[in-house]
Amino acid sequence: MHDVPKTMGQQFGRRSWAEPWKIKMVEPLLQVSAEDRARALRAADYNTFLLKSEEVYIDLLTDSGTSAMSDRQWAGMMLGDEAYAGSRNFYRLEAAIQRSYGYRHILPTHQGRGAEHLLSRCAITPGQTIAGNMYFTTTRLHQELAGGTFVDVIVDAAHDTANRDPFKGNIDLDKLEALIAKVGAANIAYVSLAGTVNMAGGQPVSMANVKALRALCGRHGIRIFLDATRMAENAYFIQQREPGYASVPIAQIVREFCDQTDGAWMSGKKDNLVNIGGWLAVNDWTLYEELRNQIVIYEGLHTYGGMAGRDMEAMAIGIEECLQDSYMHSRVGQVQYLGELLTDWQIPIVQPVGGHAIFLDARAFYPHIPQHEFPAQTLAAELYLDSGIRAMERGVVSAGRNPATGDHYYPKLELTRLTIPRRVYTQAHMDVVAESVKMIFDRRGETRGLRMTYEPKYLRFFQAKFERL
Ligand code: P61
Repeated sequence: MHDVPKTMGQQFGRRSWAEPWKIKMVEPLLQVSAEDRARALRAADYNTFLLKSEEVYIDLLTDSGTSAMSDRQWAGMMLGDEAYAGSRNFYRLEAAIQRSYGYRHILPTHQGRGAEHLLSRCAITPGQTIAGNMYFTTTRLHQELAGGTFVDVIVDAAHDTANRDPFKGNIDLDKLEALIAKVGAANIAYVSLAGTVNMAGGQPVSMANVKALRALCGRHGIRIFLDATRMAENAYFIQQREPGYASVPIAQIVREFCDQTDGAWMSGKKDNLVNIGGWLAVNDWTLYEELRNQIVIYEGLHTYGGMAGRDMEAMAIGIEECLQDSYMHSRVGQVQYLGELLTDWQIPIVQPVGGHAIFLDARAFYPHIPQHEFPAQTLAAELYLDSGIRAMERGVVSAGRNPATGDHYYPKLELTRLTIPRRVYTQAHMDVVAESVKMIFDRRGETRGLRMTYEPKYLRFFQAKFERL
């Protein structure tokens, strides 16, 4: 085993995590006045998804499609082979996924939810259950639309923001066994395993957990499909936290982890460092044949699946880049830097800090605002008003309603996500963000909640409207 390359600071046992790249092109940020922010937020009905990006100063809405591509990726964009069928870029992408993630059969999709749609259609029989480590909005919706019911079998620690367990993304194998005993293995379509777990705060799954899961599922003939969207970040945490992995390269950890699963879907807009794209990969030929047939109905031919050739090329290169240890140390190092600032100021956040974002604990932030008055949505609105920073609600609005009863799902976690795009902002921007959070924390007692005035049927958080109470 060779030494894992680290950033210069880390090689000398220091805490610094400087980026292994320098900046070649810049995009100006717009400063928005307090008056304009107040006007913009009212016009957006207190929903940060409805703000125009030109009204935003530092955009921490999402790490999805917001990465800066490298000079190599931009060079790759010029090598697009835009043939309808059999583009050379598809074969480069296919090879990169096979090499890095280890799966046999690959289909490109326009983004992650395109892959979720196809997998849900082909791997779920109506009436079946899908067990998973916490829901994700689009993932669960596609499972439900395919006639499935999602059951959360994540460890209890995941629901407790202060619990510092290093692997809060793990599956609770006792919960899964109890579910198998209750509904029968044949009625479980598959285990939907995400690494890292977005809604839990970007929390990782350990290698020991996925291996134990493999053994359990193997005994019952249940398949495991991985949401690999942030699997490279998950591998970083295994390297940092799990005994025996300190000197194993991230690329090797990703392979070892994926080898425990039967297939994966991916939003390439995260780990894979592109602005658009996704993929679906499975080992089973019969399932692949069905997916390959369905993809031509919903995405495009199986060698482009909704992506331009140039975008497939950029993703093939992004796959290589995201698995480099020096990159990942600085990526998560930046998130941890912001987390440390907020922790030092005793601001309630999900601990330990996850891979892609800081999640503010809105319940603890605003104990006087009940969940039906949307504390996390309120917090996102306050942050924008204070400094033009855009965050995302990840609480009761995001959770939506139970399709069977029509009631709100009331998740234990009521969080506001400060999502860090990859290779985009600097440490100084993180300082601005921390200071703004501190400012609204100091005046938290005066803040009032919101009322929802409009609610779309699906994924309501994207377009819902609110007004101040
Ligand atoms: C995000 F508010 N995530 O975190 P697509 N799996 C996982 C994701 O994080 C993910 C997808 C699948 C987004 C974008 C987004 O409720 C929301 O490429 C773990 O976005 O289709 C996406 O991949 C879907 C924001 C999605 C949301 C859903 O910001």
